[in-house]
Amino acid sequence: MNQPKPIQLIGSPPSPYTRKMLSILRYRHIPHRMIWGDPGTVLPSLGIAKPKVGLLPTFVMPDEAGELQAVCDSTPIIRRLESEYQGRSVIPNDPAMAFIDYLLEDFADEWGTKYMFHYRWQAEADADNAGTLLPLFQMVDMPADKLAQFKPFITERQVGRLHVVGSNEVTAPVIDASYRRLLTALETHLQQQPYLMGKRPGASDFALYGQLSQLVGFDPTPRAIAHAISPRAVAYSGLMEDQTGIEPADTDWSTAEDAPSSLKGILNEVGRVYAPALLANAQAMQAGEKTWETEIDGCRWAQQTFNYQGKCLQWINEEYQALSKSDRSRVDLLLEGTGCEAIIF
Ligand SMILES: N[C@@H](CCC(=O)N[C@@H](CS)C(=O)NCC(=O)O)C(=O)O
Repeated sequence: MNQPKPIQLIGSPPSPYTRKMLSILRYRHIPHRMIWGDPGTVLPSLGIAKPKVGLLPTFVMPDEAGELQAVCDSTPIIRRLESEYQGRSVIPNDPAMAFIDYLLEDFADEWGTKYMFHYRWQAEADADNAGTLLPLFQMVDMPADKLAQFKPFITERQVGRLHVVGSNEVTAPVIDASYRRLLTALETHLQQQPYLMGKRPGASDFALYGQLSQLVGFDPTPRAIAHAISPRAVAYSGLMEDQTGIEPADTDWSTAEDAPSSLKGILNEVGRVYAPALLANAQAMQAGEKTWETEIDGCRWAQQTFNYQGKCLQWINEEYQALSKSDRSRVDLLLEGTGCEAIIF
C-alpha cells in the first residue's frame, strides 16, 4: 500500500507556533515526524538549505519540482495542508465564520505572542525559568558548565528583545490587562461550547492553544493568572494538545447566526488592542517610518514597524473582500461595536 510520507517539522516545546502546528497535524491525522531541535543544526544534516528567516517550527516540504525544502510561517502552511489532505478541516464551512476564524487566528499569532514574550522575559522569576529550560529543551543532557554559559546568553538576548514586541514599563499594564480580559472572555465563551469555532476546532483554536500552551504550561506568572481567572482556559489548553480522538461533523461548526454572544467578548479584545496596533503599523509603513506610536487602551504604545504585520492587515482585508456581499453583511453584524470594523477597508 502506498502510504503518504510523513511530514517532518523541526521545532521546540517552548515555541507557541510549534505547538500550534503539532496539534493541527495530530488533529488532522496527517502523518508527521516531530524533530525537536534547532533548524540551523537539523536542516544541514538532512541536506536541506536553510530558509531566509529561520523560525520555529520549520517544516520540510516538497516544492513544485518535488524537491524537499525548508518552509516557515504557520498560517499559509495550514492552508497548504487543507488543499493536500482531505477531511477534518480546520476552516469553518460558513464563509462568514471562516473570516472570523482567520481574524482570531491572526490575533492569537500576532497579539497573543506579546503576552507570551512579555511574561516570559519581563519578571525575573519567569526569565530565570525560561533561561534554564530553553537550553535544556534543546539538549536535556547538556553538561552543567555549558548550561551555565548558555543561560545568561539566551536570557540577556531575549530580555533585550522585549522592546521588539512593544513590551516596556509603560505598556506592561496594557499587556497584562489585555491578557486578563481575554481570559475572562474565554471563561464565558468556553461555558457555551468547547472551542472558539463551535463544537469542533478551527485554525484560530490551534493558534490560541499555541500561545496558551506557553502561558498556562510554561511560564509561572501567566500560569498563575490563568488559573485564577479562567480554569476553563486552563482545561482547554490541556485538551487542545491532542484532538486526535474527536470525530467532527459538518454541523459541529458555529454559524454567524448561532454563534454565542460570548464570541463578541473575544472580538471586543481584538478591536480594543490589536486593531489600533495594526492601523498604526500600516500608517507607519506607508510613511516609511521605522517606528510607530499610538494610543492603545488609554496608554501610549511605541514600537518598531513590522512589514509582516502590514501584510497581516492586507490578508485580513483580502479574506473579507473574497466574501459574497451577503456574507460580508453577516460578518459586519458580528464585528459591529467591537472596534474590529476599523481594520476593514
Ligand atoms: N508567523 C510565524 C511565526 C513563527 C515564529 O515567530 N517563531 C519564533 C519562535 S516561537 C521564532 O522562531 N523566532 C525567532 C527567534 O527567536 O530567533 C508562524 O506562524 O510560524
